[in-house]
Amino acid sequence: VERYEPLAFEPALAARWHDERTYSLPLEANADADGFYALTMFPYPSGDLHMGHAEIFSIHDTLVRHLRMQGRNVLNPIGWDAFGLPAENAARNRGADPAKWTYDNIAEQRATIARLGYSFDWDRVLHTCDPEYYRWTQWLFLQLFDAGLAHRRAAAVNWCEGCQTVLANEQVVDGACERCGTVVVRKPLTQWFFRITDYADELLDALPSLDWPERVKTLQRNWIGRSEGAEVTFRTAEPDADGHEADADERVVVYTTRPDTLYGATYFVFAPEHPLVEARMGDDADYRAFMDEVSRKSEIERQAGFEATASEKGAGRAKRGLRLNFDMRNPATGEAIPAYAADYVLMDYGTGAIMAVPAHDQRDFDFARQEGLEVRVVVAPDDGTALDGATMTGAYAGDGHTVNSADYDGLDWRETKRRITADLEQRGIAKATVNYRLRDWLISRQRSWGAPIPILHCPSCGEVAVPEDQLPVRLPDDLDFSVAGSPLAMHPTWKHEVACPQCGSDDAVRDTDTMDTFVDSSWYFLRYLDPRSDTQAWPVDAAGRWLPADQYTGGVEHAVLHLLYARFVVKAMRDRGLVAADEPFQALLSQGQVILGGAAMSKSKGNLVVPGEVYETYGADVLRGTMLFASPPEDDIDWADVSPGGMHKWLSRVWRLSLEQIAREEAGLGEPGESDAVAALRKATAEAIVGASEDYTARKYNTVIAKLMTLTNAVLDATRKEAHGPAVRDALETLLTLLAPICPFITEELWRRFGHSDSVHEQRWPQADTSLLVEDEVTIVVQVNGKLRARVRVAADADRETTEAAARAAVADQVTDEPRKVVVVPGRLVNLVV
Ligand code: ANZ
Ligand code: ZN
Repeated sequence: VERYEPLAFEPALAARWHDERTYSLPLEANADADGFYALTMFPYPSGDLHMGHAEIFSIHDTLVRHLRMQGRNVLNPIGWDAFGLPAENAARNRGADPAKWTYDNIAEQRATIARLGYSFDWDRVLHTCDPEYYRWTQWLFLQLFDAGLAHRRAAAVNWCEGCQTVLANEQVVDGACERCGTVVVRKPLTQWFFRITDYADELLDALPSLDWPERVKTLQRNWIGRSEGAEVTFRTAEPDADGHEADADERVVVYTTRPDTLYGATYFVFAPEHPLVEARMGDDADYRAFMDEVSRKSEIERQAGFEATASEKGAGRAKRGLRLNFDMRNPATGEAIPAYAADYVLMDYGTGAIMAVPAHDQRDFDFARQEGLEVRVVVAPDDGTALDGATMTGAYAGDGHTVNSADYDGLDWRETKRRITADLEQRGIAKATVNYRLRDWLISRQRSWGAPIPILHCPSCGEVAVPEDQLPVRLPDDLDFSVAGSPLAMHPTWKHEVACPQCGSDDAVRDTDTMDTFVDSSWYFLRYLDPRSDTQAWPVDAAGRWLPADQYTGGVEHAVLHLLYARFVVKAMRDRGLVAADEPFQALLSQGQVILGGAAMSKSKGNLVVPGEVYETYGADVLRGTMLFASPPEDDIDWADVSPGGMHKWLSRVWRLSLEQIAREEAGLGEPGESDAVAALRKATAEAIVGASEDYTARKYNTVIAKLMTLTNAVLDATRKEAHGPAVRDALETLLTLLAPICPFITEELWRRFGHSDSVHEQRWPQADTSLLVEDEVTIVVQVNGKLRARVRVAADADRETTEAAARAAVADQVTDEPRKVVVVPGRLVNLVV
């Protein structure tokens, strides 16, 4: 028979599905209250598709095709997250036009996606860099601005003097600009923020309602970082003071989650930029040198120091500190404790100052050991283990009771926390507070391949929203990327060609920043509902029916920011009456990574496998099948362990068995009668339907394939035993139907060759003839005094007496006397007690 040559038929089918828009869902289906919204993270157009894309899309497409065969209307859109820095870098480094670079890459990715048979809705494609899209991103900004959720304030950025530009954290390498090597400084710049922190509690509290992997929820929870503690007021203790609180002493508030450890606060730390430190140390040469050094550390390093030590990863990491020229007074012990400025305390968390408790906080412990400061234990483990501040090798952060703390000694630390907080509140020097690690979302980018922020700055009116009917604020198409700084800001006319809509002033200028690309991707799933509309960002009624999306598939690298931003935007739009849902994504599937020989693939390591290598040799079905057979979707796939050749071999067998059957039918060979082989094949077919259906629902696609391989072997077995009639055809057609979501090409081709004029993908999901699965015999476990002694087969409907008799016969040689008691569980077990 003809050989399995996927390259001979796959491309034509792929082109047809793409060009004929086979899997588009018409806009009228927006009215379907029962539709399924299957969303997958849209790709970034940097070069061609990589293996990670092929994996996520293979998983996603299998899910979608399976749902369609169950009769669901599936909305399965695709688009491109098309703004961003790489296009600008291509422009700077190679003189490319960022738009052309982007659209060329999109065209390449789109062709590959189509070639691999992913059944996306090609009518609803969007690109976030299209003016028809970013017009609405700007509209979204104005919605948030109008709601008071967008505001401008100064914030520190990484600044390169050489390039005259702000750098993203990733562009700062060893404290220097990755482009020109100039030392990067921290510099305050006025920037736009979205007030995501207004929604911190809701973003946290709604997590349990989501069907997301636990690890993703944990990442979000930690990122939001809600903690309950107290703000406690300390006073400065001037070196010459007599130990009493003088009026001249200044107040400094700290935030602590452990007010119960106040008696163990043996020193005090300010963030380097803290105003009191500036005021007292401003002229000090050591302080200036210290500040200089600290400002060179990029935010990311400092953030890492902050977070890592919080989870004890940072133990031993050097912390930069400076002893200040004054002390602080511990309000519980009355002692003067030394004050420091150190880079491990951040200015924008809590109050920017801390009471340091080295015995119980690892960050403080590291610093205390480094500086030779006292470590005083105030929480003792309840098991009696003695802790000694002088010799302990790490902070003790566990449970226990309070010690060395006057009247609080002996109380559980939680009780001490409550009482100390209440007592200090009585004294007027504390306040119970809740704190979040979550920061407001800084969305300003001094870049030019992004959506311009639709705001004008007018000398008399201040910040003025660009009127909606003037959107989009378009990017000029003659940006000069050879200049230093932001091309948009440097453009000779762009920012001036505008008048203030409020007062008409010609002196108004456009904001020259663009939005973080995470803004583009925070709402694209709403735009898919009607991506061509030029009257609205999304249809509100359809959003009511289709949100939250039933399923979101994507990489765990987006577990925090993208998902959090999208959740925030949906909640903010809900509060403006534009979305009915509370959440954007009800269920989330985070697929594993494709690695090679235990390591991540990368161009620089030279171990990159690209999809083309696989599908140009073996075809798309083999690539898809190999991906899914390798592991359950959540697990990593090591490409060194998989075998496209093996997948090809199996599909070749399916191909050959099908063509042989077709040939036999054409030759008029009928069934020789209901032989045992035919009965076995019918049963194997029913088993495959039941087993594969369960596995599809559980998304264990690797075991689906294993079961279909079993069915293939059953067909082979039956044909060897001269079965070649309707049972064989039925088995093969069932196999094709069950395999269709995973390998859409071979199944479609063979379906056609079996003489069908419709598509295998339009078939309803097969139902098993369950009467074939009823077992006529069952195995009974025979125990003597509860110990397994034998197994016997009896008829499935055998009564107690028959079962007991069979069991006793099986152990007759061991049990000669009449047993004292006989327990019979029909269909399962007989236990003889002797
Ligand atoms: C004393 C103490 C004792 C603390 C102890 C912890 C354990 P979370 O839980 O993440 O909210 N802290 C407060 N503000 C800080 C800042 N701006 N930079 C760095 N660290 C800061 O963290 C709260 C704890 O982190 C606070 O509680 C404070 O240290 C520190 F056994 O106070 B704690
Ligand atoms: Zn004005």
